Amino acid sequence: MKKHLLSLLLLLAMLVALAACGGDTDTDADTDAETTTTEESADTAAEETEEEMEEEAPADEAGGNYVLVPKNLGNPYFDTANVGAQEAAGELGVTVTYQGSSVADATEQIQLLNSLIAQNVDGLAISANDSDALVPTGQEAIDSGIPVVTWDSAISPGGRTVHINQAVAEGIGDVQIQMAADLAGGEGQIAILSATSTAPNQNEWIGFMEEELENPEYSGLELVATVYGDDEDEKSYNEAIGLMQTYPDLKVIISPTTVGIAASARAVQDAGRVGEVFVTGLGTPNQMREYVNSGAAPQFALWNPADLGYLAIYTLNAIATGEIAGEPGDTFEAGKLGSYTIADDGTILLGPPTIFSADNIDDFDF
Ligand code: RAM
Repeated sequence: MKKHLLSLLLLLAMLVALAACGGDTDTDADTDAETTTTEESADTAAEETEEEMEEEAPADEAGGNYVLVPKNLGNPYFDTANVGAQEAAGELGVTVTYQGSSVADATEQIQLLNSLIAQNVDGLAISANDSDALVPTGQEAIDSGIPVVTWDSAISPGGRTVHINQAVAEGIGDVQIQMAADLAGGEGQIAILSATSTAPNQNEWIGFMEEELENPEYSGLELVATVYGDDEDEKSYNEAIGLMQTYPDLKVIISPTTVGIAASARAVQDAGRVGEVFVTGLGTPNQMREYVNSGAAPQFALWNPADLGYLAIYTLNAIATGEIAGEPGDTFEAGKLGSYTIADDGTILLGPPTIFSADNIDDFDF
């Protein structure tokens, strides 16, 4: 008992000592490694955040107290983006906490954002679960002097300061149809297994895929269904099994989400359909390696999510510090990625996606 009390006192003393040096910017940079990964619901996340921000009040005064908000937690894609965001934070001497809800849901995201606005953080970098539903919240943040950079998945203009596109949206749509056509040998039934039905990024890409399918070159492909796995592994897996049962002649599942593509490839393997049904879309090399090797998903595409998170924080910091206003034509330096300019439509472009296959997948580790 006494021993416990002693350890507790010791811990308290350490905490007090730590809190005492919490105000200086260097310390903030040092604590970057201790990223907040909030696994609980947005409600709990919000409560915790309030406590945290109270403790971190000196850091707030010093500025550079940003929050990276993914669509949901527990998704390696967003975890990798956070790795890049923390790298940028270290270089810039700012603090980036990583906070989100466990499910990809706009209402939960709005609750979290409201709480972060109330805490007067210095900037928000958000991957949105709904482009329109988040506009009033984004607008409120901007009106309170908190810049809003969306990345990966956009809030509509009006609810954001700038949006960072991972690649040209049309190109992301087109490349997935090209890969599907390759795998189907030019003809047959294809289906799309997406994230949530409101996901701004997936919906935009699907729109471009449908347009691309109108091209005479793809007249042999028939899009038989679009289904939603909500960026949840189990739901995506079940939807993929359902597609194979409903469409026994299905040749390709295109999944423009890193969660859906890995779950679909696993479903194809488990169903013993490798070589008959092919999976393609957008995935991370580390999650897809085994399916490339098994032949369930011979090729897929993606950009580097770490670079996207890195660029989001450089952009946010450039705006939050007043280095740029965040308007079209503004140019700034984003560390190792070089210089970027905001385009006329208020977006920034990271760069082209990479196509992964057995030829190059082992060159990548994320
Ligand atoms: C999932 C998410 C994310 C998307 C990637 C490709 O991780 O839906 O928003 O960009 O897939």
